[in-house]
Amino acid sequence: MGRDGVQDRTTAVGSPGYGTAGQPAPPRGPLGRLVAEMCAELRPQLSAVSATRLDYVVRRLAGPLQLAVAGRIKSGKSTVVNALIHRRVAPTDIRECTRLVTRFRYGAVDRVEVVRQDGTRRVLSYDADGLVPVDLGVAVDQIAYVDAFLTSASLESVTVIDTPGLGSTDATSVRRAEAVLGRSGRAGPDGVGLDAGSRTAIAQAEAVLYVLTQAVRADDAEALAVFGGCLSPQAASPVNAVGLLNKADQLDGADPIATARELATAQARLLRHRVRDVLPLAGLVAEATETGHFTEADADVLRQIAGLPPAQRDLLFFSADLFVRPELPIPVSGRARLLARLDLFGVRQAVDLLGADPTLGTGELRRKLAERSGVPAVRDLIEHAFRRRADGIKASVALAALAVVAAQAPAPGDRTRIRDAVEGLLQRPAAHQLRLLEAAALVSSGTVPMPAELAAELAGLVSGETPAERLGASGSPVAVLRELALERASTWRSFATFGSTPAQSRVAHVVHRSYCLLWQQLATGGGAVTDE
Ligand SMILES: Nc1nc2c(ncn2[C@@H]2O[C@H](COP(=O)(O)OP(=O)(O)O)[C@@H](O)[C@H]2O)c(=O)[nH]1
Ligand SMILES: [Mg+2]
Repeated sequence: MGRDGVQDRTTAVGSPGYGTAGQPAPPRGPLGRLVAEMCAELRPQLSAVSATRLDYVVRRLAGPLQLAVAGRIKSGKSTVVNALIHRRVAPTDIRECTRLVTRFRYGAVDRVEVVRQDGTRRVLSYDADGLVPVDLGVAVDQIAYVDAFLTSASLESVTVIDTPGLGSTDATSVRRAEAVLGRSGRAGPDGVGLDAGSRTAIAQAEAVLYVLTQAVRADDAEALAVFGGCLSPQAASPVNAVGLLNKADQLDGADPIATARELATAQARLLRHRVRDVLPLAGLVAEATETGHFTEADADVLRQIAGLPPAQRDLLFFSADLFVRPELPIPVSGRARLLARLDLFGVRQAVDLLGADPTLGTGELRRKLAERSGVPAVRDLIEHAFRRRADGIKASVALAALAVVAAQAPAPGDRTRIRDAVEGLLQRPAAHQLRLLEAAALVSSGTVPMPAELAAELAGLVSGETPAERLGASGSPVAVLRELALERASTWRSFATFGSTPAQSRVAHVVHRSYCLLWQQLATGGGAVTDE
């Protein structure tokens, strides 16, 4: 026990993040519920060890989507995390917790829980700046991870996991986390600079946001391979992963964001077997504008700068040093704060915006800056790629976890029962989407090569939210959609039968059935596929 607001308590020892005791809530989506129901039927037939593991899978299925933010050290992961959760809580300086895995989770009360290796927790408050505190009150080598609870609506459906990342290896942290890794039953590839704590966090993730920067362009593919190797194959596939080209503001040229956009497109092509897309982001500006870190006082300093004579103003932007040189009438502290919050690029953007419209209010200025940072597109991608697809993603990862439970079952009977139950589930029309997701993961990761146009069609079939989107024919009347579904079904059927490898043929059969089910669904008024 220590200062006020600090207490120790013991909770059930569980795997990181899933230590909540009691009955799990039912999963939120239809696919998750199907898997949970199957598990409930299966449970009484299993040995005690497998039943306990099954409980873990079911508990996890009911929770928010686990999204890991991965990347090299100093790539801006914590900065991106803050922007995404609308709160500046993850420290971006050199403090102890930047070397730890921190899970930002929804909670009724804002608090930080330091989870020790033995599963006990120490509860702390955020510091005066609202950040996870420097002093966690527990020796670092005893910490398994940090749970940061926030009453933030955006965390209700997604838990964001900040990781120390590549390049942060230190021997003790690796050794200390090996125990946790051992329990999670999944080790990553040897060495290659990813610390064990991050490896564990990533292994438990259901989706990943890779933060890339131009500086590591040459070995991005290798860096992603390291992360990919730690994930379950489902979570590692492009179906569940997106990339950000962060620090877009630091690229050379008159319009760094445009350069970043081009570079991101090239990276997306290069990394297509790893990520669904790569988007450019000026993370620092995004953090400042999304978290309220950019204030009215900052806007006032910007207005003063915008009002300077052009010659004097332009001189400011030559370098960070010149920007804070003392001889100007505008307070140095205000300029230094701007520099820390927006960097030179962001300040320049803001001054340009104010130059074009001196009447711009602070709220509007913030919104326009956020737009230029690239964060709205990133949010949109996360919404579509992850949040709206959370049910399918979680259910797929649960099936992958069940395969591991089956493979590691102490009783041979468990193995057969689990596999039969999963197979039975996948036969049902209502669960076919899970089979399709698996097929899409095989194709998009390059495991099963496919002609480019078929691969693209499959990606659309998986990512579309409505039947029309899935058929790539938004706005078409139902009759046209039905026709299209039949046509596609027949194309994939012939592909499955003629000229494909056995692996391609298996994928094609799954896709064929998806189109048939889609056709049925369109015939019955566009409702969800059921087993009836
Ligand atoms: N100029 C600029 N700096 C950034 C950006 N994103 C992060 N940073 C800075 O890069 C440093 C490392 O960021 P941090 O989020 O701690 O990286 P992490 O180690 O990957 O978590 C910090 O000083 C950030 O302020 C960005 O988009 N542009
Ligand atoms: Mg960090």
